[in-house]
Amino acid sequence: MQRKKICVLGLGYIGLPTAAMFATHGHNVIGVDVRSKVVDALNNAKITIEEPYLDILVQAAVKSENLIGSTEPEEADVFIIAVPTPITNDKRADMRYVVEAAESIVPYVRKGNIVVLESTSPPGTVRDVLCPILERSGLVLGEELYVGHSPERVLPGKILMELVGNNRIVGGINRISAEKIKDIYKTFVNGEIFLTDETTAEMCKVMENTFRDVNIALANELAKICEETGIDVWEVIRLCNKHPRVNIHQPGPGVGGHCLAVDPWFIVEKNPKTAGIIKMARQTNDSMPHFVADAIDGMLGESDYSRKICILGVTYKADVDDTRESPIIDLISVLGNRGYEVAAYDPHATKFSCEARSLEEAASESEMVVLGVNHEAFKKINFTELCRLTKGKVFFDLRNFMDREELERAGFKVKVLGSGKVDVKEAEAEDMAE
Ligand code: SAJ
Repeated sequence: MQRKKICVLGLGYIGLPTAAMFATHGHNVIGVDVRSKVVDALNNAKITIEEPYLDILVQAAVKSENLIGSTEPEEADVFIIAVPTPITNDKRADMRYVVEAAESIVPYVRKGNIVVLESTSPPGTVRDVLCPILERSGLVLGEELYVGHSPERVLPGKILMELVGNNRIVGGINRISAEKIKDIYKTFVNGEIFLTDETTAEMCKVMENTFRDVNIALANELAKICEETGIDVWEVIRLCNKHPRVNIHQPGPGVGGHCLAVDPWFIVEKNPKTAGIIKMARQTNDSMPHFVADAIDGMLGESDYSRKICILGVTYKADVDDTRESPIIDLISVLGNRGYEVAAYDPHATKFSCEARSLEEAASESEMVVLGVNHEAFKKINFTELCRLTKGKVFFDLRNFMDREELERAGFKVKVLGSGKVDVKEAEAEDMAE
């Protein structure tokens, strides 16, 4: 394809890899962000987020002079909006950044240009929010200015691989818009690109994440049921999944990140009366930190809430540095509100509440160690030493991640989330009797 000038608005987890990808495939890219720190970092070929191989790609893009950062947009052939779409406290989409980005390009769009919304948005956003703003340019949309939605679908931790390999949906306000957008992405996408209309594409994106959220809610509900029944949820799931058409997801302390914990609300907001299962799934997943805190209360007995809990891992999932919407951050605040002293350690993340400087500091004199996130690095812990540091010698694995026997050999009493009632108090009493 002919070399194009592409203006990417938003240099976050999606915008930056996308900008670097276009640049390393020969396009002339300007990466725009309102945060001058991020723009300065980019112009020095540095990145401010943790994502495997992204630093190498950005260095190559900046070195080739095909990628520069700026705080202001400028004239280009293609504009890609990849800004955040968070939710407000009352679970409504906060579209402020999309509106600001769209307004910022109105003075620069010219006849023949393409505008793509990549940000995950409530169905109807291109039609009802983006198009009315772009019409202010005086251009006829679909004839002089081509507009559509092409949602990103990449998994944090594997962004670069998935950006290239995944299938992609492109929804255009008309056929020609969709085809023009497809031609742009074909530059680096090896997966198939499917064309549809803009609102269908928006619905597909939010529904993909909703599908996962609802399935995880089912697994979390099952974990609660197994706990009540006194059986092991992990064994139930392992055996159920031997059925050729069953794939029960993994229970855990809740669902985090800026996608699964957010996107289902975009459907609930637009269809509040109809989206019953979707809303209930969100509430079930959000209830998990309370369920975990109740389990901790149950294991430690009613006494003294000022006891210390050590938490391993605070990010929203394994091996990333992202704590957005992390259920472990919620757990820390639930435990804090109940009066526990909490100390948390995470090898990937910094600047979170109750942060301990080291594993030793977090574990020292704690009543219980709670594994919140299945970071690979935790497998290398010296558990005998960890157990020696703690006071209560109880290990609560919220992910079924650790080798139970290894923990027991190290001296821990082990409880796994959803694995039936293990009464640690009783076990302790037995020990003392021996
Ligand atoms: N989780 C569970 N149980 C499971 C699977 C996940 O509790 O069985 C939890 C994780 O611990 C985490 C959360 O769910 O807290 C989300 O993690 P994830 O790895 O499933 O997804 P994300 O949020 O990192 O990325 C998702 C992906 N969507 C789907 O797989 C449908 C990705 O493809 C999207 O691009 C991304 O959302 C996005 O940006 O929308």
